[in-house]
Amino acid sequence: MTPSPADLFRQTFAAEPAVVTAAPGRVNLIGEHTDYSALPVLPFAIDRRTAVAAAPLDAPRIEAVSEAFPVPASFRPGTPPAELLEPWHRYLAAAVSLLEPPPGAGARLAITSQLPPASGLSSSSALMVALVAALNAAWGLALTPEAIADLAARTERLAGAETGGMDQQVIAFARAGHLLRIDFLPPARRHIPVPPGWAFVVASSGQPAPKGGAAREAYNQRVVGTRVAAALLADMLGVGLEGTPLLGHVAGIDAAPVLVEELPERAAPRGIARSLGIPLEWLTALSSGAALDPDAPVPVRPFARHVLSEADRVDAACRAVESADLAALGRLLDASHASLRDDYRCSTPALDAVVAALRKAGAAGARLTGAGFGGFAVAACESGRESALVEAAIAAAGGPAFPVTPSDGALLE
Ligand code: NG1
Repeated sequence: MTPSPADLFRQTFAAEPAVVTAAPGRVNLIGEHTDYSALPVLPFAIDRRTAVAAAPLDAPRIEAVSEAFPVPASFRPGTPPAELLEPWHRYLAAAVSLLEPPPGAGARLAITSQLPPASGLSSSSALMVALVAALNAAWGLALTPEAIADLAARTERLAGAETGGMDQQVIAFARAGHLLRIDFLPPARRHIPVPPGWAFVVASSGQPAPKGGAAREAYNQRVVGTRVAAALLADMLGVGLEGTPLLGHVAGIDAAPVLVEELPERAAPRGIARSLGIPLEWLTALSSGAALDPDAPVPVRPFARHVLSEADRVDAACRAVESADLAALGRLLDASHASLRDDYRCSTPALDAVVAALRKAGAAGARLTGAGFGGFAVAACESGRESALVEAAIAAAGGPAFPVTPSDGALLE
């Protein structure tokens, strides 16, 4: 049983919390690895949450405990995240560094979660949204919900992964019974009702999807590969660039999907920046300050093919949901998985196996969800079939697997 955050706070600090916030995890139904290209996504918030109990402290210190991690945190506001050893301490420090605590103030925090960590269900983003909301209340910062979601996204980038911002928006603004289509260029959100008789199941591949180390590098390599592709396509199409090139800048143009096939299989950022006469930083700069080797070739054509085709699948998925066509949605989920496996190269044999088991057990379609390289898969099915899918997934990969219900976000107004 997960303890309540208020109980954990009382047990740890022998005091009452001043505020308790909670934020849900999310499942991305489709639109994978599109958000950092400013292309649409279609996630929903789930019925499992991370909660934070907080109280201001009359000393410049952050003291935090988490039910999920054994080592408590204790550091001064302003400590650079990289100086802390525990990854979750770095996330806290990154969030605190973006906020302005009242002079001389600190905070005590107790964190509990119903979300499996390193799963692709956004446990880290749920923590960041709940945390920024808790510190906002504890320190009286008067941040708007938009500002809280934005700060939570910037925190993730400081902590290392050059994320696009899907997770924080859906965690903040989702609505029960609905999917949330998020557009970035220009920014827009649309709640789409889930047709009656549809259900969703998530299932672990049995492999963690960690945020640090090699997985973060693999994620950031994809960010850079898509920027190289966007720069080359913009050049072929005569689209002027004013900063970081994104596939979203060229996605609506008819010729783009044809020109994708003319892109190089791989290319090194430095050579491309030089030949196009653009600053290398436009291709390689990451918010965390981490650097990828600019002379190491990254895949270009397959990454662009995935991202541009995935953006089209998001549009088609919205139409399938709006016309209550579960079979059509299922085909799109399957096609998304194949594209992530073959072109984006972020699936694993364990993810492929759990996806196959979900389909065999009667899913309309299934795919990996989140960044991949391990973590969870999501399946859509007719209501009533959830337990068959859950059993098949547990038999194939060991679980956990469970049905998820589209739920309200943390900051819905
Ligand atoms: P996960 O791995 O579920 O946290 C990550 C990014 C998203 C998005 C997906 C891939 C973070 C916090 N989130 O999700 O923004 O890019 O990968 O679609 O890094």
